[in-house]
Amino acid sequence: MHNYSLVVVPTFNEIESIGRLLDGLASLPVDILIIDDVSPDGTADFCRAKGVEVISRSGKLGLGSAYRLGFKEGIDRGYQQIIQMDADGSHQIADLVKMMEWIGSEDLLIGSRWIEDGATKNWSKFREYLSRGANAYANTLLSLGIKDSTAGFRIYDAKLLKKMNVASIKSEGYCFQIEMTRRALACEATIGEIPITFIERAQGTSKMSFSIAAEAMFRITSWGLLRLIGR
Ligand SMILES: Nc1nc2c(ncn2[C@@H]2O[C@H](COP(=O)(O)OP(=O)(O)O)[C@@H](O)[C@H]2O)c(=O)[nH]1
Ligand SMILES: [Mg+2]
Repeated sequence: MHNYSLVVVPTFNEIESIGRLLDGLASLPVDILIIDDVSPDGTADFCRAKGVEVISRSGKLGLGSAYRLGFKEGIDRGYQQIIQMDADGSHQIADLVKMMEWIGSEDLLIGSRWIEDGATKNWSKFREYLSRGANAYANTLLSLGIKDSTAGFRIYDAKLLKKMNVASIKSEGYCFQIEMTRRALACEATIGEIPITFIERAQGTSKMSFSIAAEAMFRITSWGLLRLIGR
């Protein structure tokens, strides 16, 4: 028998950070699945040596498809909740504990930076404006009504994920979070936001890039236009 919750962690070159996350998760009633894109730094072997399961993909294929694979595994294996979390230490174990107290109350729980008591630490002004700007743009065009729809710290009820047909989600970069939020709302999910403190990584490097931001801009704009013309 496994735990009821599976934590899916996508990794690319996170050997300096992942150990701390795995040690923290070890104290919680969760199983862990790492989706690694053959990180040259040996992240996959490091995790396996700690007894943690890793699915290695064929190359750096993007965050969206890493999550699609991890979520499918979680559903197929019969987990009741599927948790998503970054490998770089930005998402705190203490916040996950708080979020897990709300399991059962909503179909989707989002660890939110942009509600009262939510916060970011050590983030550049540029990243803060990018995140606030993306959220404001998505809310204006798509009327999501969610303060942090780009958040990558979430707990999904597996029943909701099954309804959402995750395999048909198209986004590859960070836009994946927004597309999943839209799809959840389209499936009439209840969504709760819980304040978290996002702490920018102290090790390794961010995989954020111009093309990832451009994908989000392009997709949000197209969804907004389609909405406007009533499709
Ligand atoms: N498997 C996989 N993981 C990725 C990819 N891009 C980012 N990640 C992981 O996604 C998480 C968030 O990425 P990060 O670079 O910290 O983004 P930031 O916090 O927005 O700067 C980290 O755990 C990364 O290792 C990818 O292409 N493939
Ligand atoms: Mg990060």
